[in-house]
Amino acid sequence: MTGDPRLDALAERLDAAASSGVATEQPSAQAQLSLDEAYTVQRMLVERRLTRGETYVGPKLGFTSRAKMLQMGVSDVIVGRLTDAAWIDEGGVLALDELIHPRIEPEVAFRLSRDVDPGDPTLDIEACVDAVAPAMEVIDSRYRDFRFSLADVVADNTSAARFVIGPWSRFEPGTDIANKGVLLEIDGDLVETGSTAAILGNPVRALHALVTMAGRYRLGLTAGAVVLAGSATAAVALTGPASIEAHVSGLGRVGVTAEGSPRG
Ligand code: OOG
Ligand code: MG
Repeated sequence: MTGDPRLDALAERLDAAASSGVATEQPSAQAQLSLDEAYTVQRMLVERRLTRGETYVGPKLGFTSRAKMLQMGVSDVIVGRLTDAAWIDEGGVLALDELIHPRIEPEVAFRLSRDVDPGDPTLDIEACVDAVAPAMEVIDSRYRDFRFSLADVVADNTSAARFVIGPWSRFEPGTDIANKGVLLEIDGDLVETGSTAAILGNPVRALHALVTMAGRYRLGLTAGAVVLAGSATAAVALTGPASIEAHVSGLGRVGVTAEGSPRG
C-alpha cells in the first residue's frame, strides 16, 4: 500500500487482469500517471505476487531496440521485474490459455555473478556478469488491444508474462556479443531476423542502462539474478499451438512449445 488509493487500485486491477485473463482499461484513458507513480504501481503489483509465494529472479529491460520502440510507439528504455513463476524451462510448454494476447520476442539474457550496488561509483557492471544466453520473452499486455502509454506499460510490469533461457555460455568483460545474428522461427518458418547490435548498439549497453534504472527505481541486482536485455526484433503474436525457436549466433538456440489458445 502507498497511501495513494489510485495507485493501490491500479495495482489490484492489473493483478486481477493477469489472473483472470481479461484485459483492462489503460489508466491513461482516465488520467495521466507520472513515470515515478507508474514504477510504484509496478513494485506493488509484483509485491502482491511475492506475497503469494513467487520469488523475484531479476530485472528485464524493454524498448532497448528501435524495432520495439517503433512497433509499440514509445521511445524510452523501461525496466520490469521477473519472477520464478514466469520462467519456463528450455524446451518446455507455454500454456497460451493462461494469457490474453501473448507475443514472443528473441532476447539475450545475462546472469549476475555477485550482488551489485547500482549507487557504487566504482562499479564495473560487465565484471559482475559471468554468463550470457539466448532467450525468449513472452509479453502479454494486461491492457485492451495491447495499447499503452509509457507510464501505462511501466505500471503493467512492462508486459512481462513468461520467459525461457537457453544454454548459458561463459561471459567475461570483452566477450564479443555485438553484431550476432538473431533469428526467430515459428514451426520452422523464419518470422523475424535481426542482430544483437539492434540492442542499444551492443547488448552490454543494456547492462549499463540497467544500473541507472535499477538505482532510480530500486530494483534488486543480486548474485544469480537473470537480466533480459530487451528484444532485438519486433514481437510476434502467438495465436495457437506452435513450436518456437530463437537462435543467436555464437550463443546457440532456445525453444518452447506453445499449447492451447489465448483467452483474449
Ligand atoms: C513492453 C515490453 C518491451 C522489450 O523487450 O522491448 C520489452 C511491450 O512491448 O509490451 O519487453
Ligand atoms: Mg522483452
